[in-house]
Amino acid sequence: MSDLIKEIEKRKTFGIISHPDAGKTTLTEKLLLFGGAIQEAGAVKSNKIKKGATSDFMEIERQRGISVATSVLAFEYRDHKINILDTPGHKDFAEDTYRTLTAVDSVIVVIDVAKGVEEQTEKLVQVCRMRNIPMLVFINKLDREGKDAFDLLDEVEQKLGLTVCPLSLPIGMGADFQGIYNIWEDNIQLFLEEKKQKVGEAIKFDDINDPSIDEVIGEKAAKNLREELDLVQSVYPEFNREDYMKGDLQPVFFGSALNNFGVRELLNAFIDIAPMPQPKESDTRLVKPEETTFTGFVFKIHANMDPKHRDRLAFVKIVSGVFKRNENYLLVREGKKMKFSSPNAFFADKKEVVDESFPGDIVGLHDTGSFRIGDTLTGGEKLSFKGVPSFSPEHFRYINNNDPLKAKQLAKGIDQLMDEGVAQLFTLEMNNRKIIGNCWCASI
Ligand SMILES: Nc1nc2c(ncn2[C@@H]2O[C@H](COP(=O)(O)OP(=O)(O)OP(=O)(O)O)[C@@H](O)[C@H]2O)c(=O)[nH]1
Ligand SMILES: [Mg+2]
Repeated sequence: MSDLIKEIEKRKTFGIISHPDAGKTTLTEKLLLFGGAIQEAGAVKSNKIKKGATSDFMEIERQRGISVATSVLAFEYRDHKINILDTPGHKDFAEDTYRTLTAVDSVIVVIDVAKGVEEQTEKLVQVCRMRNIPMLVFINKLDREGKDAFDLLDEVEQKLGLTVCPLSLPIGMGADFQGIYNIWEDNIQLFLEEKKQKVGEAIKFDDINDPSIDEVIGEKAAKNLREELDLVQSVYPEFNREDYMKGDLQPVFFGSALNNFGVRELLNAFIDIAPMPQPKESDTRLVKPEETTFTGFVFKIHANMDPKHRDRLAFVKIVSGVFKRNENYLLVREGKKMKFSSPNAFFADKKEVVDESFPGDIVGLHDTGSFRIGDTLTGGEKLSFKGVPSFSPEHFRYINNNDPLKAKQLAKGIDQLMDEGVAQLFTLEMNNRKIIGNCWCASI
């Protein structure tokens, strides 16, 4: 097997999506913890300025406790390289999330057990369904009182239009939450209050009728669990990887990201089933990851990511071949050759210059204004990847400058928003007044 194919088979690139506050960033951190990529999770929101979540890089995110831009984080687990794209849930930043969905091979949808299916989740899942992106569902915050598990599964089916297949089941909830029965691996993971933040070994049972289950979780809970598992078997389809890959079946897991609970089960199943980098359609042909010549596309541009460096960073998803440092590549739209002396790879807690990146990976390229969102880079072939959405604006606002001394700053700020694809700028012909437009009623 060639080295390229080995690298491709090792990789899994996925996005985490949901309505704000369901726990995406928390889950991202816990996944990184399991991968050994970070030692300690930043307490999201609890300590707003001093210490933020690992994936919430920007000062504003740390201050507000919300994610405003997609973060890319990579870690290794069970011989795989996993690239996570933690997206913002807030609708003001939805364009960033939609574009991110063009760069992932699968997604994890997070749902708050108490709130159920919320509006932004519906919109995002609809896009994933249209593109047949394989989805896993993680029902989070089981340590809180929430909706009944089966009611939630119904809600997920009806509101999100998914066909669910539970691969774990909660035992109790909120104050009575005892743990999780892992249908995928046939074991019980107990939730021990005093062991919060620590992950115990799962208790393995031969089968669900094992009498020791009664001893561990109590007779009543054991009886209930057996009935529920019966119900799962009779009502829901059995897991089938092919259907999952086609976007026709969505496995569901339960847990509590904040308490590290159910996260390892989710991660193990994810490694077992999630797709490796997939082929991508271009205007001329389907491009396969194992092709030896590099191709990739820009799905996001981030200005001022690092306050110390004023430049912009273009996020490029590698579709095929090996991306190499200092090699000449073609920016197809401009017909211009470019090379990059310091492409960045993203890890849990740092960016690092890398010599080579492979399909599935995301590299950050320093850019002084050449790139636009949706641009394709290739080894020379003239092709353009399709599907990175640019939006037609629905909301418009005049821009008035109340402080003429700050005209320069205003112009710079507007430029930055345009570069990042957050909004579009129009100038009225009759009076030269500037209008800014975007798709969502963003507070800009
Ligand atoms: N009780 C409880 N709280 C949780 C759990 N997971 C996350 N939270 C809390 O929920 C809040 C939101 O979590 P985040 O991870 O920032 O949510 P998010 O989905 O990334 O939010 P946005 O990025 O703004 O869309 C934080 O206060 C977390 O501590 C959980 O399992 N149980
Ligand atoms: Mg977040």
